[in-house]
Amino acid sequence: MNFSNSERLFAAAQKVIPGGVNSPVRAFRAVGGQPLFIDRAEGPYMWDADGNRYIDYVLSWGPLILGHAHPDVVNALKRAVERGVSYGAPTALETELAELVCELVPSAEQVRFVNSGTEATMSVLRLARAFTKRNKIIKLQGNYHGHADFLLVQAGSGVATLGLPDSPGVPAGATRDTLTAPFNDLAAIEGLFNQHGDDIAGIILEPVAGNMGCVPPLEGYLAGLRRLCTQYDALLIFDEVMTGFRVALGGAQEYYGVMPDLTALGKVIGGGLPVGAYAGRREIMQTVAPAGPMYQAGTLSGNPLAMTAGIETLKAIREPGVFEQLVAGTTELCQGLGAAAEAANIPVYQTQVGTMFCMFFTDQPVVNWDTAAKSDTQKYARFFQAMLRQGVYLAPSQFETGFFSTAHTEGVIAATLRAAEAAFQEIMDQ
Ligand code: KE4
Repeated sequence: MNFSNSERLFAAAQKVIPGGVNSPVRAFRAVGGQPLFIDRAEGPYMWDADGNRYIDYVLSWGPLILGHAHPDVVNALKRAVERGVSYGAPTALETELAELVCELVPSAEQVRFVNSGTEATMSVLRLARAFTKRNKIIKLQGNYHGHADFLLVQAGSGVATLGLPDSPGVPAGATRDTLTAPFNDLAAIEGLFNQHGDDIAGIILEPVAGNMGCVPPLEGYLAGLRRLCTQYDALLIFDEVMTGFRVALGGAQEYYGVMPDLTALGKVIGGGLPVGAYAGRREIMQTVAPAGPMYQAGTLSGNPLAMTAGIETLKAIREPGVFEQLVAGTTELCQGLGAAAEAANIPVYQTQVGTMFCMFFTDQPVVNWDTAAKSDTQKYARFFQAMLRQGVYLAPSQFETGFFSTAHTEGVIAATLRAAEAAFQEIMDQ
């Protein structure tokens, strides 16, 4: 495969963009080689600047649950763009998307739109502190909630991928009120509440971790967090930026039947355009300005193009049978990947929740950051490169999650599994 155009574009990008990318995990630092520059995408496929075609399981890190350039989304955007791209004033589109979110997300009674998942988690925690009049928050090791200063503590995703000791530039004061505990360890949370209970505004977590690889909650964990938050009058906050509309139509809160007080959303609700949101009980959301005193704002929040893409996406996946088909396809893919690994006698630990999935190169169960970090990241890197040569684009890090879409048909799954068989055979002796 020829990558000369991507190499030329990467060299040019590095002159004017730090690291040549606008988000670190895209730089392929964890898997070696140089990042591919993408020229276009359609359905399950992306084509790089050299015309190489890939079956894509990153899907822009989750948003593209309908696949790339879905005709309904593209045509709706074409109509919308001719009506102007942004007004800085309220539109009926924002209400329509907010009504869809409230219809699908069980705990959502009101929604505020922002422009990214980072803004959503940053804002939802300010809201939790404003509503409870408490300062401390709990986050979990290996969970990533975007790059707000006070959340860059034992984070996942790119922080874990690049092995960064969190981040310079975050003053100690910014994280003074951020408590951390291992994922899936209820006793550790109980200990923090016993110690700080009357000053804990809330706990924020990825209900299914997706930024240390995909790691589901252990039986009873989420219900235990719900019980502790209720007991100590703290807020349970689900960061469903990734799990929302992915582990189930109503997110992890529907899948596990545990109701958070607040939810952060993103990715799928923008259909590939920049949208984040936070939502929850009306009683809490009424604290947000201008209804209440907690300030949060944004020039492009509720942008009509982003709202349009989000509306088309949610309307499509809520159609009867669509989500069940998405999950069945993901399951078929995961079963095939496991069989291919076994045929090559390569130990992997697989996880899947709804349309999110992952394959850890380890023969041990993965239940938290410490066990995820024991994975053979070098073997993952070799598998990633072998799959790329076979025309399959996986997340360029062991500590990320794979995503499925309605565009990944039976034929695409079969082609992926043929590629995986070849890739596992290629790396089995390395
Ligand atoms: P953004 O600010 O990147 O839109 O969202 C931050 C965020 C918040 N919460 C969760 C659970 C998330 O997964 C994310 C962002 N996810 C990463 C991928 N693991 C985005 C990819 C990137 O950083 O380039």
